[in-house]
Amino acid sequence: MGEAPKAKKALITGITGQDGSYLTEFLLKKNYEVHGIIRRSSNFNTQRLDHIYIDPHNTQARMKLHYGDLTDASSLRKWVDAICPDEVYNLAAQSHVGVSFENPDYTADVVAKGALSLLEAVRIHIENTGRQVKYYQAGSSEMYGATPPPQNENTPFHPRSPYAVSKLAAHWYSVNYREAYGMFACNGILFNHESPRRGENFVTRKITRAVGRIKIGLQKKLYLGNLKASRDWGFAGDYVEAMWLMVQQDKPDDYVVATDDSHTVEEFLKEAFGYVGLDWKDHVLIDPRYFRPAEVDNLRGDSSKARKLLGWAPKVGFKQLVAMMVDSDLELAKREKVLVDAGYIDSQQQP
Ligand code: NDP
Ligand code: GDR
Repeated sequence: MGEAPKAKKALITGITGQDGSYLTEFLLKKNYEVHGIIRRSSNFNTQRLDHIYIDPHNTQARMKLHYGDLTDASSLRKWVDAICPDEVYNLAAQSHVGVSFENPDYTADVVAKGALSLLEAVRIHIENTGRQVKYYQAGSSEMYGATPPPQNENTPFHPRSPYAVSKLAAHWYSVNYREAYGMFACNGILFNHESPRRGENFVTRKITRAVGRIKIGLQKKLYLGNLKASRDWGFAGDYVEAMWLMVQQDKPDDYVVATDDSHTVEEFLKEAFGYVGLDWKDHVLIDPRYFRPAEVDNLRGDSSKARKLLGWAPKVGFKQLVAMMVDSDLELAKREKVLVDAGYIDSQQQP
């Protein structure tokens, strides 16, 4: 009898984020050993991983967390060498487009230079050990910015924010490392993907969180910016599978991942409020501070390449996604209400 094949090792940056948590679940199900880089914070930042966390002293633990930072190249070098991963998924980012106008240097440090530092860490590791390591870069539809839809792998990029410009740099670093060093570096160009774990200051979650709170009586108004922008919104759980599929190919390449369907923010509002029998117009107010200095008006993917070559397709459509998020946020609001009624928290503490 031969020995069972050794479990593959994945290293994920951004493991504490929305996609990091779904990708970890996905890889653990595929029997990977998953290592994640987390940054030090004065508060715990591992809430999205709590349900899969097993104390490292337990020999059953297959997810391991290590302190590091995309802006600290030495930590990246150290962990790549210590872990010897088979696959590296670079998901870490200052990922908020609006915030990138306020923190442009930091956004570039993490998103652009951080990706370069990680690629260098992987390249040097490969050079020193002769091992094969595959690299995935979390690219974004924001890179298309002002170029009209549908957007696919041949569409010219026209980024409209410091975030998008930095993502484009990271995209080209991957292409360059592929061409210059023959590295397996692939770029996923992912359109917006959401879930009940989406950060609360992205528009979909901000809306579904408010719907839950308004329905339960914890909040009355919701302040938003531009309602006319259109996005191609999919479900994060579906999109992490596409990341993995890209990495399993024989040759590295770049792929658009999208539902190929788009809706305006206003349509999202109508669907989310309508789902619980409310009219969004009774609750939404416009606050100019949520408008961006340069907006991306219209994103709609053409993911035919990923569908054909990876055999990937999204399972969750727009209405299902909205329903999933509103259902989850209604439950959250109910739990919050218990704490408010017991006097433990103030209902004015809006997320
Ligand atoms: P999140 O904002 O939910 O997660 C970002 C992750 O990056 C968090 O784990 C965060 O840690 C970590 N991070 C931030 N700064 C640093 C740093 N300096 N060093 C190390 N880690 C850091 O993003 P998503 O999960 O939604 O997205 C994952 C990736 O995909 C990002 O790169 C994003 O830009 C990109 N993307 C996302 C899309 C989407 O629609 N969700 C679409 C296209 C691309 P902490 O928890 O401590 O903040
Ligand atoms: P986006 O997502 O910028 O597409 O980036 P976001 O949800 O922040 O904005 C989508 C659209 O909604 C408009 N909008 C508002 N946005 C926010 N955040 N808050 C508001 O109050 C509000 N009102 C209107 C925005 O102007 C925009 O047009 C996301 C991120 O996950 C990126 O990391 C990722 O790369 C892209 O998706 C693809």
